[in-house]
Amino acid sequence: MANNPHTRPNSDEAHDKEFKTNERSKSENLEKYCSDAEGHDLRTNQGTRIADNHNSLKAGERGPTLMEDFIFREKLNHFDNERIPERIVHARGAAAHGYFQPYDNAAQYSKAGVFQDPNKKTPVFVRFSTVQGARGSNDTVRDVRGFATKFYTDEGNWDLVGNDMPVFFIQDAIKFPDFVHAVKPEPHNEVPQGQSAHDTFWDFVSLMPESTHMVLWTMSDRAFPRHYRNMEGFGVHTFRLVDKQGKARFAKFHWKPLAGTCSLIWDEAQKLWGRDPDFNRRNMWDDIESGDFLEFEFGVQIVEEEDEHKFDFDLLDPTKIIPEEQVPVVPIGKMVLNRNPDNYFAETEQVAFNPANVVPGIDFTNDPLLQGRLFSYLDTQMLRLGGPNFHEIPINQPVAPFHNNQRDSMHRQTINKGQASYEPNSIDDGWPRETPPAPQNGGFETVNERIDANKIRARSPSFGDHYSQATLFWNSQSEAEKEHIIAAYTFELSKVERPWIRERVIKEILPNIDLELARRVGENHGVETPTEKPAPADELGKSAQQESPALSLMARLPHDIKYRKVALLVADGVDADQLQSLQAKLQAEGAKGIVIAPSMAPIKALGGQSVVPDAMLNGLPSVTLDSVVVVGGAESVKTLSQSGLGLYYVQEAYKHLKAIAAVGEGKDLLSAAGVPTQEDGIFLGAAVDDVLTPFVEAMGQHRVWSRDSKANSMPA
Ligand code: HDD
Repeated sequence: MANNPHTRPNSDEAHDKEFKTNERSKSENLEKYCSDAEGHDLRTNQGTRIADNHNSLKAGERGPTLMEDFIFREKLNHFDNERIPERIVHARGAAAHGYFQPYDNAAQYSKAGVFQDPNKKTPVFVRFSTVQGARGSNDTVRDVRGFATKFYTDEGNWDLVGNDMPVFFIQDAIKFPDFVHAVKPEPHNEVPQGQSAHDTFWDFVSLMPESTHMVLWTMSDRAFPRHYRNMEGFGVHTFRLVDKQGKARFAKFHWKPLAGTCSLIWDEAQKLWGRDPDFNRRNMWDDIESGDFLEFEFGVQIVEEEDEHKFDFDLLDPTKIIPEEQVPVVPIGKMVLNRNPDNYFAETEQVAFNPANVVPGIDFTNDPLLQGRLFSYLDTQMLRLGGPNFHEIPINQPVAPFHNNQRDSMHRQTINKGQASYEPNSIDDGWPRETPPAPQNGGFETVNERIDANKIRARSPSFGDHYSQATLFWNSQSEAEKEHIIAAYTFELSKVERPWIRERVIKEILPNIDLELARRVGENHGVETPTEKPAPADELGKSAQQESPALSLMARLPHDIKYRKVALLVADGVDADQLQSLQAKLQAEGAKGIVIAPSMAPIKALGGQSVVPDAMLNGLPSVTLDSVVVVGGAESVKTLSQSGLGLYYVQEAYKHLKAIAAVGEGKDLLSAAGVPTQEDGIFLGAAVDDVLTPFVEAMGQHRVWSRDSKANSMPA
């Protein structure tokens, strides 16, 4: 006879107490679903061994295929149904496993288990993505990057579904379908792929001034990161953290890349579309395989509830940042991505992130964009992953055990035992039971916020400032970054066919950010711009702060050359001693020297030794690597100087502001290519040691910024 549940202790507390994840928990959980065919016979999905996998069953050697062939039919049936719908946005992505470890200051802000123990590593799965393009589009397009993290915590999954930019295009989720329709390839011809440079995007954003701040970010070099390890990440919305005493505070979430922030150059990014469309995903994969893991520090900006209205913008407005100079980012943990997925589809494609996946200690705010997101993700995933049981797909399963009375539907895996699938019940002893909220291991309790309001379909006047933070961002950029932004608006608008859309952007939007920005873009389009900001005062806003140095990519340059890839250009007759010395010295700095030759055939070095190249000149062209050294050896340099690809290599490196070194005769290649030899960032010397130190220092600045104004004259 079962007990009455109401007289029993409420919760599987003992079980919870025993249950602790560690860094390996998710990998171990996935392992039981992994399949390794080594040593196994080929069989059908029903287990029948297959004798011939090359020929379908036919009526005679030259006759028709027979319907009876269950082996053929099963194989083709499964193949025909391999594809699932791609994500409506963020379709192209790459992901990695890793862990998160809190610092000892984290627990004071949130009672979430993931923040309590500095010795504990919580498994994570992180997916980086572009937004606009299809699953097969290019990595290095001008776009926002998704930065979605699933924390498999002891208390369930917490998904932080962020981007590499801290604001968004719209303030209210009801505009999301409009925005996405406008930015996606146009509906009549599905052009352009992976780009915002087209009429519908600029039409929409120029009619929606609230998008101005985010559009400015996407016109900056932030829109094509060099490597996922070099991006910042942001939760965007203001969230809440709740501590053990039940006190809630506002929080903005940040990921700060420990390798510094670095971007590509627009011309380089475009060329990569053809040279290596998988540039970002390949680099992340290769780095993880070779043990060069990606590292990010997790930081929070904390605002006490009583300070909610102390800012000159609304904390609930997702088009606004809290400048780091006003509220510093406190580092409270670190994430390391250290394992590649075993299978792209099973993990990276089937993973389902949802900002509504939270655990006790983390809560939402009334940001109307966030509120809409809380609905949208589960909804879209029902279609994409074929019904409501996608939480059972291995990559989506929490490591924390879960039980409830949800049942059935498509593809159900769990075999629920027992007769009672309702609560309360007295048949199964009342299990599974609710857990009351508690400082730890409690049930989820929503922050008890008082709402006293009329139902209203309107935008708060406190969301009305559309320009002041765009101006703040513009003011905070370095000269080179500003020039790149001017070039970006000029380029994008050149692709807009309708003159009135171009003019609307140039005359009615850009001047509100900065009159000089508008004038320069206007000049490039033959459009005259106003001498005063045209927007009404309330839209221009009143930001007290004029500059925020943290908004420039220059604020977090790497300063070292760890993980950098350096092209070492060689041909027959190369000086092998120089080559060896360069490889060893670059490795000592944490970089990789990659030997690049005219073909893949082994090189005969000066002293007769054979050198096996890593790649050919057009196999790993300059855009795929970080900098170039022309290795000495008269014959080698002569061969490279007579090769169009050899000349182009150093011309492109020059154009893309890369540090260039030439040892011994190497300088002759630069001269033949028309690359100036007496300039910042170009290092010549008789021996490796003459050039190495300044070359390494220049690479630590990521680019030779002083060359920016001259680089465009290089025809490459
Ligand atoms: Fe979103 C995917 C990030 C606004 C609706 N979004 C998606 C992904 C990221 C973001 C990183 C990809 C997750 C993955 O790798 O699978 N989205 C954001 C951020 C936003 C944002 C940082 C603003 C702050 N999104 C937003 C709004 C809506 C959506 C306002 C709808 C109301 N987002 C979706 C979606 C996607 C998605 C359609 C597509 C596939 C998916 O969710 O699972 O539901």
